[in-house]
Amino acid sequence: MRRIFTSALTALTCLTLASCGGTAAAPTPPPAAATAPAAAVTAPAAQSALTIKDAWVRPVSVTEPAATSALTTTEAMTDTMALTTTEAMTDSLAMEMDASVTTAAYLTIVNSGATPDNLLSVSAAPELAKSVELHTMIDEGGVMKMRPVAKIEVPANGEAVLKIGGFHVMFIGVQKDLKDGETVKLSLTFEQAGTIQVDAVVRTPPTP
Ligand SMILES: [Cu+2]
Repeated sequence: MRRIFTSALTALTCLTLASCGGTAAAPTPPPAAATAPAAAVTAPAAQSALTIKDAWVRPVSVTEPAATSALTTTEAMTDTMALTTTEAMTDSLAMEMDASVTTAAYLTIVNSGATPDNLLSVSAAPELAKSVELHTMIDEGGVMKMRPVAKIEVPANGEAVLKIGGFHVMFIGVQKDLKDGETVKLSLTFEQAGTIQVDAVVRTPPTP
């Protein structure tokens, strides 16, 4: 079932890209789009329009003394830098994170429906982490910093990509080791689609 949706979406995406010259942000959208009857062909059921794919979590160790050295990748290093700024440190979240072990999850949300949706929150087993937040990375004067966000938009007939250097799911106060090959169960809550469960695989990202 999911593969059907994914295939349908892939086809839709290709059509969309082809019709607007291959650029996602076409400067002049075709006027026909507003009244296009073709939209009626797509599935109207919004609650089953979302597919989660390629969900993974960065490995982390809470037992090794250098546990925070799980933050050795570029993004994690900038995360740490962000937390050392005065602005971030005055934030209560940052204060709480100061002594915490963190890691992050990444995934792609595919929306095959004609209605946009929003990812509002992600939760995991309480024994895994103290809290789970949605974060983004922003460029402030050439320095990448992470910031919590209230939601992540999933466009209609499109996708939201949570990836290294961009949107991510942040695990704060990690309570147990996450090793390569393990599986983490995540619950994603959407504004329209409700809650969707997904298994995220723990894996080490390739070094850039
Ligand atoms: Cu983060």
